Amino acid sequence: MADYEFLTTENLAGYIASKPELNSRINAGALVSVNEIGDGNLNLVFLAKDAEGRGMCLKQALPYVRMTGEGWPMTPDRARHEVESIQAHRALEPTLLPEIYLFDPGRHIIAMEDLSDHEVWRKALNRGEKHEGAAAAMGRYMGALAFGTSTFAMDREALSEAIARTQNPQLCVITEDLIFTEPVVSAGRNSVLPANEPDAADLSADPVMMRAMGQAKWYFMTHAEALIHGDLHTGSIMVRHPSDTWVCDSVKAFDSEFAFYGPVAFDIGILFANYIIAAARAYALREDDRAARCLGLIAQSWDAFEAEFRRRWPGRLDPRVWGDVFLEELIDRWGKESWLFAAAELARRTVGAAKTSDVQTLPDNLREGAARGDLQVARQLVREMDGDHSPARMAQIAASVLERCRTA
Ligand code: SR1
Ligand code: MG
Repeated sequence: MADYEFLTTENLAGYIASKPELNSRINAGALVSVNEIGDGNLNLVFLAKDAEGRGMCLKQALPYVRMTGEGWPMTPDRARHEVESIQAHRALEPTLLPEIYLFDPGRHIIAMEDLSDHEVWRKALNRGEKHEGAAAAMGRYMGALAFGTSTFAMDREALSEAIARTQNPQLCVITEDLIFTEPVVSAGRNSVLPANEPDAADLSADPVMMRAMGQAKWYFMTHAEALIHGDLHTGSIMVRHPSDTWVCDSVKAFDSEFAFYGPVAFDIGILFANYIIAAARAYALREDDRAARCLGLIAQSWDAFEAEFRRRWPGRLDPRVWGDVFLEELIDRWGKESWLFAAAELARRTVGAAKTSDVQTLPDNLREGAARGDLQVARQLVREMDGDHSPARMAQIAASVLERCRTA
């Protein structure tokens, strides 16, 4: 049983009214709507609107995983990790994350900016929408945090304090189990269509994949390079565009409760995999131009990541030892590691517990090929990552495999 009260649509107005930091931003006495809008796997999320059109989002961490219920306990301290990472990241890129109005550590509630004029990017991609600039914005975000929260920009004492404060073992264990172990060593949470059972069996019997997942898991658990988002898939990104253009005027990363000091390439690889999953949907629907557009997002994010990191590089704290040869090696290493993490995410979103709507909402006859394609891409990436590991090559591999595997 939780020792704190959960928010409900009934008690939310009273909660806002009780908090001076909130009741100047919205009229709690004249709310016209309060809706629970959470569609993620973990938390409660409410959106409140008042009669003047002002809105506010309140998110509450439950002491368990919402997706499964009380049988899977989960620390609600994840809300603190989310708030603190948003604040650290906003210090570097203020426009790319939501504004936080209040954090209530007793009830694990975050009150933040209403983003209801934005849309979850995954949903927009599922409809084939373009949202230009979103991939580059997220590349810039990843480049900013790769530099700004790392040893390149922070003095030793501040960095050590940040690493200690952001230890997030319970959430990291979810990632370690679900993303790296369970796709290849089932713990009873995996599921696929009957037609994909041989594909899942081939995946877990693949020694190259097994070795790669061991390597990825070890990197994840040992490479405390930067305060990463930790779950940067397209469902953790909100996008907005004006009515007369697809060029985004706002892009926000949210839901960073998995944040911790981890490998920079993890966020990059997760995002790349989700672009490939969006492309798998498009191929399944025989919308090949749209698929090519989804795969083009890989290079857009990578180029912006690299440009932002290079832009900040002259400000590194110790240029005596961190020279330009080291920079080239570092960027190349991150490029290669992103393939490893992308492979892990492709596999887990296909066979594991938290799947994606991109593929899950396809009719079974199309889903079969999309799922097979995602697994085959994963296995191809880990085989080719030691060679040309450019974004263009990743897109090429994904295009040919997904097209070949599509069904019906
Ligand atoms: C039990 S949590 C399952 C997944 O949901 C989150 O969005 C993360 O991706 C996590 O792995
Ligand atoms: Mg999430």
